[in-house]
Amino acid sequence: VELKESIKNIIIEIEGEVAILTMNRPKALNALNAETMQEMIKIMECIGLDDSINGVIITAEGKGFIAGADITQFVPLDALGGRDCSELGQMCCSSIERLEKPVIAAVNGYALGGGNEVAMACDIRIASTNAVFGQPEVNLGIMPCFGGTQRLTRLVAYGVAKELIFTARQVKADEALSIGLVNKVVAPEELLSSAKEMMSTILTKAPKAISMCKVAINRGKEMDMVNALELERDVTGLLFSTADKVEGVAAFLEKRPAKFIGK
Ligand code: CO8
Repeated sequence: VELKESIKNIIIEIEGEVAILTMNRPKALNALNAETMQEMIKIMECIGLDDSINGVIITAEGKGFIAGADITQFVPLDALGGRDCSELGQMCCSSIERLEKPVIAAVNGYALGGGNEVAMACDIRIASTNAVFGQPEVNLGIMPCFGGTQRLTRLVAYGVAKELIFTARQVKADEALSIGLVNKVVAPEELLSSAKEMMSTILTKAPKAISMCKVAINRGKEMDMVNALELERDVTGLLFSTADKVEGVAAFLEKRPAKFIGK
């Protein structure tokens, strides 16, 4: 309740184990000003510490998802200001990526610049047929700097990432699906229900197992193979200490559904 009261630009709703975050500056197409990014960091911190939440869906109010960083804030920025703004955007996206719980982006309308970067920091992206993705920063004389140069090149083919960043070309939902930028495309009216349905499938699994998969995948992709495999072994070892591993294996052997407790 305290958190909700201190957050202005993101609506927080809790449905069972899922936090649904709705970006809520529709008049500016949900452009990310500093306040919104600080709020996202705060929300991720709280969700990380809240054992009752096991999944997050990020979506948006109005006709767009997020039309990028708030361009009106760029005018007075000098070199250090630009660097600080980039750092804040990176912290915002990393707070989503580092959350040890699954995060699904339900993308409606424009996901441009920082908006595409937020979507890419999520684990899974579901797009509505009207979604549009792109990194238009070079039109402004700047560059993707909320992690876009790195996350786009890790998500889609290297040459495709460079083409999209160099040309600022906007990509519609179907093409985003074909290049692997999104997982699924659905009708606008099915967007949120589709995200909730996928999340409810994930939530039938052991929460700590999902967390450790996310850690091994995200941290492993920054490592060489030998160290990544070692990390995989270590987090697997941790899962063998959980009550949910005992329950999952027993349920299989007893031919019944597992009842996980997240411990
Ligand atoms: N920042 C601030 N306001 C915005 C933004 C934005 N990124 N995008 C849209 N808005 C505002 C518009 O100014 C408009 O406000 P108003 O009604 O007061 O004039 C309102 O939202 C609605 O927008 P439009 O009327 O333009 O709506 P359209 O449907 O005609 O067009 C577009 C939608 C195509 C999305 C268009 O608004 C657009 O091109 N927006 C800018 C997209 C963009 O370039 N984003 C990238 C920004 S850079 C970035 O995200 C990462 C780099 C960060 C660098 C930080 C280091 C300094």
